[in-house]
Order: sequence, then structure tokens, then C-alpha cells
Amino acid sequence: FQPRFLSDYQSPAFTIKKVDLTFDLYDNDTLVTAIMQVSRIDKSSKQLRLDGEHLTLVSVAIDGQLLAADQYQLDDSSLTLSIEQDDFTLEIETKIDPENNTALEGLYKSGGAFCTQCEAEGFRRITYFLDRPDVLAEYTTTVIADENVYPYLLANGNKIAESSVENGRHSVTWHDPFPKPSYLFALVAGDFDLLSDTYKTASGRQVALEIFVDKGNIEKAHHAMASLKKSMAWDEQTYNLEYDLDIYMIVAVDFFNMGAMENKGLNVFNSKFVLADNATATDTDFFNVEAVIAHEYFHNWTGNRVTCRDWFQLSLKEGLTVFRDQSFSADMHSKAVCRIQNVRLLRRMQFPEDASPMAHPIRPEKVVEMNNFYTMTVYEKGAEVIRMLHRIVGDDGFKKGMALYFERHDGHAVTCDDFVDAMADASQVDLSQFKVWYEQAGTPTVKVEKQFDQAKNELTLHVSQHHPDLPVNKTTKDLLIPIAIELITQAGSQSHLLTLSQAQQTFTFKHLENEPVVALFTDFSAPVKVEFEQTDQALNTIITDAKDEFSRWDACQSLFMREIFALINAPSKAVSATLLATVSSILNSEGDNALKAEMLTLPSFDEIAELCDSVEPQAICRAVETLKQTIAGELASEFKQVFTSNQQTTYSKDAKSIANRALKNVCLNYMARSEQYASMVSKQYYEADNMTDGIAAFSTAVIANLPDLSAISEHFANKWKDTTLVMDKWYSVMAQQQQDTFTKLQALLDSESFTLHNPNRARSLIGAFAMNNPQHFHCESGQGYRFLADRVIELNAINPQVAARLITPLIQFGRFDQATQQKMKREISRIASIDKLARDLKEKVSAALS
Ligand code: B3K
Ligand code: ZN
Repeated sequence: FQPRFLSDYQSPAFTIKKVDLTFDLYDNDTLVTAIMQVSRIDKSSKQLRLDGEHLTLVSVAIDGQLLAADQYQLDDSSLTLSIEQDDFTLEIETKIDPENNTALEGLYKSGGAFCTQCEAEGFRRITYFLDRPDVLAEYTTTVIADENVYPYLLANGNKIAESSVENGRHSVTWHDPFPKPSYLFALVAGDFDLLSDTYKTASGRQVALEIFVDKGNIEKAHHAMASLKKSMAWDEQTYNLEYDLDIYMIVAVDFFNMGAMENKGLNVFNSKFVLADNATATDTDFFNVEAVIAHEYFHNWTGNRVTCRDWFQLSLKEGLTVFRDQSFSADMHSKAVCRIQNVRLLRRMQFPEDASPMAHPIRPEKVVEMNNFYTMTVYEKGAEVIRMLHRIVGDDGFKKGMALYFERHDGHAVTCDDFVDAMADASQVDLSQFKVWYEQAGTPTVKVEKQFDQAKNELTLHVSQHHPDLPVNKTTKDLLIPIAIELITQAGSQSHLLTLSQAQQTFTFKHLENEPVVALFTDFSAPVKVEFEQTDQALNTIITDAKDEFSRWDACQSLFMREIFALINAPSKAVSATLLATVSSILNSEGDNALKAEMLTLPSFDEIAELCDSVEPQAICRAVETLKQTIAGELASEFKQVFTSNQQTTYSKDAKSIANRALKNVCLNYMARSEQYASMVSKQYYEADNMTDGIAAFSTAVIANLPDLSAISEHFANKWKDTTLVMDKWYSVMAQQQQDTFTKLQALLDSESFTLHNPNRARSLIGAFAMNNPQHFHCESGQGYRFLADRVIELNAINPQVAARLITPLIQFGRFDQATQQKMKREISRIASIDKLARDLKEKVSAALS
């Protein structure tokens, strides 16, 4: 498994301008015929090397002449031909076995339907091809299958022909006029229910919108459809970007490695991000469906019309598209709460990744398995980088930059530098230092010291930037870091944007009558850690007086963090009375309930661990539990009171109702820890008329290990046994059990509806255990690590991509004490030693053990 390097990039020696594909679909024996118009670009190149994996080659012909076996070279990953002509027709027939494709890459079966997943390098499992994003071809696709079993035959673009053929089969042909890389190819064949609608673009064109779901699920597709229309309108209003084909199709499938895929005109989605109704989806599910629908739709311009030159540039489309979907969500909902959730995710998942053995810059320089780089870093940190750019060049400059980017690069495969250059040129800002964000891994730390000169009425901030020493960085350079701040004084508050470009810099603010309280990195203006000494009093001032709501939340989190670290160091210390007073005043304050709910939620295990080094994980769990118990006990009646006053009689999905539910359910979580109110949990569970309240009560019962738990869990499983997505929730909640955990986990693995073959199901039990049950995942016996490693080993043979994703928490050992690290590494070594270790896992375990 050789690594590939960004520095080795070479433009293609040949290109494929047109491809005509025919799929004769059968479960185990699908015949794929590819007729390609190939041209030589580099005149000195005589050998054409095509990518291909897991294929059975049937025939190869050049300009109609069949080649004999000694006229080409074939190995496990390629087909190489000697070429005389500059322009020629290449015809290749391959056979594939979709039904036994458990890796879910290339063409596979999900339930009864055929579908594809080609990004990043899955097209090479369909036919021999130049499977790289800088080869853009015009596709015509014919799909042939049994007419009764597969009434819908779909591919990219517009339908141009259909007919019945022999043996009860039918044939449909699609043509996509937009040249595209192979990773955007898609095909679907199946029997579905279809939700249809139309959208009129800003320039007046009619676009057909079609969402295909499993039979019986049509009512659950309306939210996705509404989300799609909102996304289309938002992109027109915000960036002047219109949809370009006459039809936009979305197909929901149950077996899918990721969230969704932006194939041109034919998105394939994990059903989790399409299906939603009041009974089965939580408020978070509704939010996520809308966000993922938007994300994939936005890719039509940022990804498809302008694509990546090579896979190292993945953040070109992903960081930008995440930034776009985050902006969209913030426009549709509470801006502050959206921002808080982005930051929580970044701190919980990306910061640890950026300090782990797999740390990489948002534009990686070395890759073994590309699927390992669809990461929090490329996506979420990538989006933060775009957000900084937006802050630096301003909203106007950014929009001009986007327009220039499309003007220059529409229809091309380009680099991250091309994007930044368009921004720099359009806004006339020098962004050369900014580009360092693309090449440097690791979370920077910004240290700030403040000085106030009462005589001069002057505030000075001494600011410095520090970069972790990571093996992946050859050198470290200073970054351009936008620091938005708020100075809070009795006279009001003022906002400033500082630009830190040097290792150390001083910023002075004059004419301040009194020493202000300083809120740093308002709106989380850069993805960094901050070291700045603040008194509890200053943090409380920020909580009550800052204009920036993100900073109010962040100050509250800092107070919690401070207390948790104090409890780690002195477990029997009393919880600070000031903190309890702060919590109480938030509970009783006026204002947005959604923000209050966020403020009252303690930092997660991973956010805490991220700020530690050499900490025993159990010490974190104990400290958090003590804090939670104390807050719950001391403020029990206040939680009860807020809980009661936010009860709703009728279910509604407006913002206010969602906010009330969020706050009420945070209160319920605390109440579960006080004896007098714990019974409210099962009462809420049985009385709930929506999934948000039902699952909140169920998971609270699990985490607090309440006596009614087994009755509730049985009731839930019985009620939802036939609804796959809801049963995934059941497994996730059950993975967080606190008592007899491993016996119960084994029973869950053995249960009839559990399978490692469905990625959602695998993640819902194993991923949820490793990520959301830190107490038992990190239990001292090492059994949690062993449990995860055993599943990863099983998955290695079934679906390496999912296996490699689930191993993540096991390789993030650096922050823990030596004894813990050893236990984790022992399991990684065990995985490393198995037979036929897939490339995906090999790359990660090698990095972890090196
Ligand atoms: N581009 C796809 C992800 C493909 C994953 C390949 N392993 C979804 C997205 O980011 O929109
Ligand atoms: Zn994406």
C-alpha cells in the first residue's frame, strides 16, 4: 500500500472526452460495456494505464479491433495498453458482482435496489477508467434490468430514450451534457415511491424535482422536498447560482457508507438524511435532513461545476460547501445556536483528530487510502478556514470572489490555491500568508495577556501564536489569524477585528475610561485554542453582558471547564457556589431558550479530554458526574420549575417550540439525578407525542440508569421494531448503558435485528458506544477497547471504510495517561496483526503505532 504525494501530481497523459456506458444488471453477474473516446494529451506517452479493481475483464477493443490477452497488461489495480493513435475509441467489457459488494463502493445492492457510490475511487470498481477527478467526460448511460423488479432505472442527466427489451426487461438511456469526473457518476435501479414537485428558477426555467424512497415512506419525504426548494432559492439569492439541468433526483437508500453523495443530477442519500416525520424524527433529525439536502445541492456548483484537480484538494469543495451549508442553516434558524453547534463539533471531533497520529492539514500532502481523508479536518476545519477568509475579505469581497472563481474555473478541475487567488484578486487583499492554513496541521494556541493603564485610559493586549510540534509538519509557520473581540465596559461594548500575522504582536486600545472585560474570538473567529486568564467575575460579565451570543455560551463553558479541572485535581472539593449561582441565573433568565439549553449543557468528555494531557479518563468521568450531581441536587426545584413551564400541550415545529423542548429536556436530564423528580422521566417517555421528547426521556433513563429503564427500552423496541431508522436510535441509546454494560452489548450484538453489514446499524451500536459511553469505553480493564477492536476486525472483512472510521477513538490516545495509552495501543497492535488488513485500516494503525 504505497502512499501518494501531492508533490508528485502530474496532469493526465490521456483524457476521455466521451463515455457511453451500458449496464446489463444482474445481481451477481452485471455486464458493463464502456465505449470511450480517448485522446492523447502528452504526445510522448505511449502507455495508457487505466485504473480498475475487483473487476473481471471480458474484452478490450481499440477502434473496433479486439485485443488478444498478450496485447495488454492486467493486474489487481490496473489495465495497461500500448497506444499508437492520438484519438481512438476504446471499448471495454467488464463483469461485476453487485450483490456480494459489502464494501458499498462502486455498484452494489441496498435492500432490493441497485445503486452506486463512486467518490472517491469507486468508479474503478465498475470499469477500467482514468479514475481521477481531472479527467472530465460527457456521459451517456443505458441501464437494462427486469421491468417488474426495477421499474425505475436512473442515471445522471436527462432521460433520452426508453424501451422494452426481451425477457421482460427494459432499457432506459440518460445523457448528462455537463462533462464530469467519474466520481460524480451514478446509477440507480429499483422500485420506489416517488415524490414529485417542480421548482422555477430565478431566470424562469422549470426544474423537475424527484425524491425516490422505499415503498410506504412517501409521507416522510416532504421535509426533504421543502428543504431542497429552500436550498435552491437560497443559492440564487445569496450567490446568484441557479440549478442547471432540467431534473434533480434524490434517492434514499438504507445501506450507505456516508451521509449522502452529490452525483450530478442524481444524489444518492443515506435514508437517515431524507426520511423524517413527527413520529419518527427528532428536532435534530429535521435540522440535519435540511442541512444535508442543502449541502449536496450546493455541491452542484462548488464541487460539480468546479471540481477538484486531485484528491489532495478535497477541501476545495468540502470546506467551501460545509461553509455554505452552515451559512444556509444559520439563515434558516438561530444563528448563535448554529454557531455553537459547529464549534462544539469542531472541539469534540476535529481538535482531537488534529492532535492524533492521523493529523493532517486541510489539504493533505500524503494519502494511502483516500477514503480516510473525508475527515473532520478537511470538512469542518476546512469550513472554518473559508469562514476566516469570509471575515477577512468581508461579505461583499467574498461574493465577488465567488463570482470570479466561477468565471475563471467553471467546467474545470482546480486547486485550493485557485480558490484563494480568486478571493485575493476580487477583493484586492493579499492572502499569501493565509494559504499557510492549507499546509499546516494541528490546532494553534493563541496566548493573550492584557494590561490596563488607568492613567492613560489604555488597554494593551499582548498576543502570541503557538503551533504544536507534529510529525506531519516539516516546519511550522505563523498563520494569519483573525481575532474578533468585544470590549465590554459600563458604557457599552465595542467590537474590533484584530489580525494576528506575527509570532507576537501588541494591540492597543485608547480612550477607555475603565478597564473593560475582554471577550476574545467572538463568534469563534478562528479555529484555535485560547489561553487567557479571566476571573470568574469577568466570565460572568461576558455571560450577562456580551453582545455576541457565542461568547456568552463560551464563557459559560469556560466556567464549567474550570470547575471540572478543579474536581479532577481535588475530587472531594465542594462545587463552587458562584458557579451554582451562575447556573441558577441562566435558568431563571429571560431570552432565547435554545441558547439557554446550550449554556446549561456541560462540555462533553472529548471537549474536556482535549484540554488535558496525561489524564486518566475515569478521572474526567468522575469529575463530570460530581458536577452534574451537585448542580442537579442544589438546583432541583429550579430545574423542575423551568421544566414544567416549558411543557407544551400541542406539538409544533416552530423555532420557539423547538427551543422550549431543548431547554425542557436539558432540565429533565438534571432532574433524573434527583430522587424526587426522577419519575418525571418515564412519565415524559410514555406521554410523549413526538420523537424528540420520547428519545430524550429514553436516553435520560439509560444514562441515569433509572429503575424503569428496561420497561421503557422494551416498549420502545416493540413499538419501532419495523422502522429501521428509529431502531438505529434504539441501538445508540442502548449503547450508553451504565450497568452490566458488556453483557448487554453482547446481547445487542446477538439480537436478530443487528447486522454489521448495514453501516448505520454498525455505527449506531459500536460508534455510539465508543463515542458516547466514555465511562465504559475507557473502563480500566481495557474491555471497552477490546470490544471496539473486535468489531473493527470483523468489519475489516465486510466494509473497510466503516471499520476505518470506527477505529478513530482508539487511535486518539495521546491525551491520556501512560497506562491507558498502553491498553489502547495493545488493541491497535492486535488489529495490525490480522490477515488481509484492508488499506484503510492499515494506514491508520501504522500511523498510530509508528
Ligand atoms: N462527497 C460525499 C462524500 C463521499 C465520501 C467518499 N468516501 C458527500 C459530501 O461530502 O457531500
Ligand atoms: Zn460534501
